[in-house]
Amino acid sequence: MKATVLLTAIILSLYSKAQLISYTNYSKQTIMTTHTNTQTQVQGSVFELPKLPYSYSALEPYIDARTMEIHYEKHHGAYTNNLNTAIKGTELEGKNIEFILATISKHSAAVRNNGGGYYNHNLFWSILSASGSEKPAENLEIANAIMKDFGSFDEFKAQFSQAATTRFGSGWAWLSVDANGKLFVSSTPNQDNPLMDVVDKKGTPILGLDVWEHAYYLNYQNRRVDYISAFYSIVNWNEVNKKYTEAKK
Ligand code: MN3
Repeated sequence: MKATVLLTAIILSLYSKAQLISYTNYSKQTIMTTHTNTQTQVQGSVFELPKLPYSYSALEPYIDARTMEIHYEKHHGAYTNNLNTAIKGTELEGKNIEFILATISKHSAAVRNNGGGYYNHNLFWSILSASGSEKPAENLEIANAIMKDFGSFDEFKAQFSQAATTRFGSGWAWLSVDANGKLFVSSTPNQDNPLMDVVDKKGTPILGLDVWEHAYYLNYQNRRVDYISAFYSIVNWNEVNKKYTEAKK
């Protein structure tokens, strides 16, 4: 009898805990969604560091938790704060980030570096996933577009890896959509990106790889090539596909 009572008590306690956890997750989800939707709306003229869509350890062993923590909190956090400081009281206050980047030649180095850093990392976190895959599923539009514009997935990968490997010093490798809807690979120095009016070839970036040493040094030291090949295991092609179809509109 006692055992039954005890067992019932345990079951009830577990059930209420499960309810609580489920409620907590739901609240977090709601907050995250609200947050994400407002990130480029610039309510109150302040850019906000978007929530990471996964935990710091989610991308291990490809990207380690400590690198993620420092990269997100310290680096992306600093770009966000410094961008807000740089535009405070200027005509850029209240403008969205895409507008700021498209007119970057008119703005200060602080706006260029931190505006680029803010946007680039927002994009970077969004196209990574623990359940990512090396190639897009064949039924995705982006898979067909890669075949059409590069001839094969391997050719795209070779061009992208080459761009990431040969970018001297700090910068990014990109897959973007040009004004005619065609895909192209490029790389930019520092925190520049293809949206800026200062780059050789302009377009809408849909996939980006951060090749600053801060993105890989703790785990890979100087071995950028190993970091680049690990990256292909965690690409969120569903998100890249979403960005592709939006960019084509
Ligand atoms: Mn970075």
